[in-house]
Amino acid sequence: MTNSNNDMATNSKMILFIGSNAAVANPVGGMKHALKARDRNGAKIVVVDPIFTKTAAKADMYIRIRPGTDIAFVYGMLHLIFKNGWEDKEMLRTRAYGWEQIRDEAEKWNPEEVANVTGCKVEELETFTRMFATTKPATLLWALGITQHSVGSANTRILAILQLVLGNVGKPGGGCNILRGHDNVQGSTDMNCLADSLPAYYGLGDAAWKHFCKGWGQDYDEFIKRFAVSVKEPRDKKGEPVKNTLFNEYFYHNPTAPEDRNWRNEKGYSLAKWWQGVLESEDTFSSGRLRVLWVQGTGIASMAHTTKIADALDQIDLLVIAEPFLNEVAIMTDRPDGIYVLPSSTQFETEGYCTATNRSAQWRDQIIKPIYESKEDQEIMFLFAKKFGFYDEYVKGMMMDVVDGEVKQVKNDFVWPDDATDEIARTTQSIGNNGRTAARLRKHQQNWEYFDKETLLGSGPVEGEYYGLPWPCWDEKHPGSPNLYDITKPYAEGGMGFRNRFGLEHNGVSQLADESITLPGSKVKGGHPQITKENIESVLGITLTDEERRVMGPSWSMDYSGLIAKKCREAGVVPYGNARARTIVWEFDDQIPKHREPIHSPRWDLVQKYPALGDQARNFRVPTRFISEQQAKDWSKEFPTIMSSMRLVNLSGAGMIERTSKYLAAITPEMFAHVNPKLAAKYGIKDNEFMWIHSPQGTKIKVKCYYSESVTPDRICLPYNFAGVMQGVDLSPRYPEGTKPYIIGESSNTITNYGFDPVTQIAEFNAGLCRLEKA
Ligand SMILES: Nc1nc2c(c(=O)[nH]1)N[C@H]1C(S)=C(S)[C@@H](COP(=O)(O)OP(=O)(O)OC[C@H]3O[C@@H](n4cnc5c(=O)[nH]c(N)nc54)[C@H](O)[C@@H]3O)O[C@H]1N2
Ligand SMILES: Nc1nc2c(c(=O)[nH]1)N[C@H]1C(S)=C(S)[C@@H](COP(=O)(O)OP(=O)(O)OC[C@H]3O[C@@H](n4cnc5c(=O)[nH]c(N)nc54)[C@H](O)[C@@H]3O)O[C@H]1N2
Ligand SMILES: [Mo]
Repeated sequence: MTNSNNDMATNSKMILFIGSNAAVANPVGGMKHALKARDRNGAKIVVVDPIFTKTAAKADMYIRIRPGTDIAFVYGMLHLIFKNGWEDKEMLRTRAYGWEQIRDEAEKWNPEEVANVTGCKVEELETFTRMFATTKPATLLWALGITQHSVGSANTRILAILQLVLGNVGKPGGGCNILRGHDNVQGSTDMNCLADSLPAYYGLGDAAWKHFCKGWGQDYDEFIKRFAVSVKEPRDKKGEPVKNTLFNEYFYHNPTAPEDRNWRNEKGYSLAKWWQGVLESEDTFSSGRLRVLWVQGTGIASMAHTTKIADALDQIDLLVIAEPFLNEVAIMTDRPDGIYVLPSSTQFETEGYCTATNRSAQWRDQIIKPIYESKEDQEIMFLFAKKFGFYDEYVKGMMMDVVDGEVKQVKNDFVWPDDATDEIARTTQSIGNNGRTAARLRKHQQNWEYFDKETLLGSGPVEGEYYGLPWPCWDEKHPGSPNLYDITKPYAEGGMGFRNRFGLEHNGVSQLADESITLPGSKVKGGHPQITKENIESVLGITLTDEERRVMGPSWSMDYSGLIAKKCREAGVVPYGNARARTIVWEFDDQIPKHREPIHSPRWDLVQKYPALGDQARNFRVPTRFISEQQAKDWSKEFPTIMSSMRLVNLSGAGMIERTSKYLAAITPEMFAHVNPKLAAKYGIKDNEFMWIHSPQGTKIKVKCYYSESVTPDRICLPYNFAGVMQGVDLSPRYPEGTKPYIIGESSNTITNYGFDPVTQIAEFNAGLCRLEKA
């Protein structure tokens, strides 16, 4: 989220929910603020969604599109924007790069083609585009309707580009306000609970490992010996490919492996497709077999392809679940052994901070001590580290601090969670976390009443600071940044340009902002590069002492000395640079976002015109099919109905927590799908009757048919918050005594279609195909 809910409620005049059903998923943190903006500013609310949702019911305008066609829809908007000269020419001239390519692609998307592809009406597109482009400031809210697609990452890019073209970026009331999901999902992303990076988006390159080794007090050369050395296809001594070999055993210190590429530099298996690392028949895995699955805080039944997950669980050596409830992953397999359930405590029984959707930190006290034999999550991890013999290394980062510009061990014990918080602040410099120390965050929590709810600005004991120090918060004197990329504010009040992340020039064009783009009070005029040890003297016009030069890290994001941050503060300069936002990503197959039909598309004619990307030999660690699956046949002949996901207000995620609550369970006592009566009639299915839903993978679920006019006859919509029944089989006997929730049901993820995003590997939850059958 570039701005905040508070900012939207206060400043937005135009609000577009695209692929977000906030009235259900974010009724308080999202929907309420949009309604406030309408009450206060007369803001217009528009919803673009394949389903007539509860959010749509509150909107001033609703546009129905076919799932997976947002890129076409937004190009349709851009077509009209450029045609009518509604683009923000100054923004594009001074702060953007590559937008001409977007304009050229948009040229192709005339309203008729947009209507043909998306299913919206030409007049709707025209009326809405005029409204959105000419009402400022306008904000965008999106969530899973955008991200959960085989084109999810391209979807998010085109929306950010739309805001850039309209100049709605870096402005109060504007921005891209992506509503995050779970409690602390922003925080867990920042900490990179992901398979493709070290914390704070440093990636997996050697520079990143060196940076963290320094912060953790580890010797880099020793540390990296923990990792296998080669990424070559595993081969045995005769040169034959080896399967089922734990890669660590095979590659550890392999003398013939090349030194330059290592497992530590390679993405891991992802949550979406970890099972492909276990199931031998499932394409070939080229990186060793997974043997252990440790589950801590995710429901698993919430992941796509539950039958594959169940197969993998049967074959894996060991499954460990650390959970406050019985996670239903435990009953997806009927194996008698090899499963351990560890009782972890809940958020109410622990202390520490989480990061909200607008990047602000919220400190939480422990309400009660862990009950019964449960343990706090970190305690479980400490015990694990002890057992495996790396406890000392594991906790050492908490005992480090910066002394005379160098990071050193300063004590032999740690205080939880304060020292962990300070370690995070010290190490995760790349998101500007340095100023978010435990002492400051505790102070914010203790002084809530001093923060203004509209501006988030504090007074009295927290004078001049923004609530929760939304990152970037460059150092301990910085107030946090309420709105990203706002160049009207000085550095000391949270102002910043775009980050200089992709080099100084591309195709001979400077990637730095125009000379007219200067933060108030900045010593450096116009665009400038990110600050490194090498350029700091020339960019800031200063001279370093020998001692400063000795202790300074290589760049602003890897500088434990804090000197780069300090010099930048003195100069009123943002350390990450002042650059142009690029609309083309030259590293990607699709350098600009392109409409590509869903892998299983209902429009065979369009599949030929807008085909999927090529198959990927290695997406994270596994092969992933795109075009070969899409073009294998016209799937829509056998599976004519589109299916997409929805949420229920009373259940969340895999649903275990709420389904164990009698009162929440009673609201939705059974799994169902919303079906238009006309579609149901085709199959002779009555309201409230059971039906089978079949998927192209050959899987099926048996659920209740609920008649609903929210869906058109070409599509159905189903919640994903159930588990405990699989392909018609009731798994009740598998629950250990006393652990079965009040309600169980089929997981919609048993029939989620094949399809994954090329960059994030998120599954295609929202644009699959299926076939109904009366049960
Ligand atoms: N079909 C379909 N599938 C989807 C989606 C969709 O829209 N459609 N959405 C996807 C999205 S966005 C998400 S985020 C996932 C969500 O799916 P999950 O990540 O599975 O979400 P939850 O069910 O909330 O799982 C959290 C688990 O953590 C446990 N837990 C709660 N508190 C604690 C704690 O303090 N410590 C520990 N150790 N455990 C705790 C809970 O008991 C619960 O079992 O589902 C994804 N799957
Ligand atoms: N009560 C409750 N609240 C929750 C959760 C929960 O499980 N229960 N989960 C939390 C989590 S983890 C998350 S990530 C958020 C998710 O919050 P949302 O993303 O708002 O949740 P969804 O209901 O999946 O809504 C996605 C919307 O996108 C629409 N959609 C589907 N495909 C497309 C498409 O191709 N284009 C467009 N424009 N729209 C499309 C769907 O019809 C749906 O209305 O909710 C959070 N809040
Ligand atoms: Mo989520």
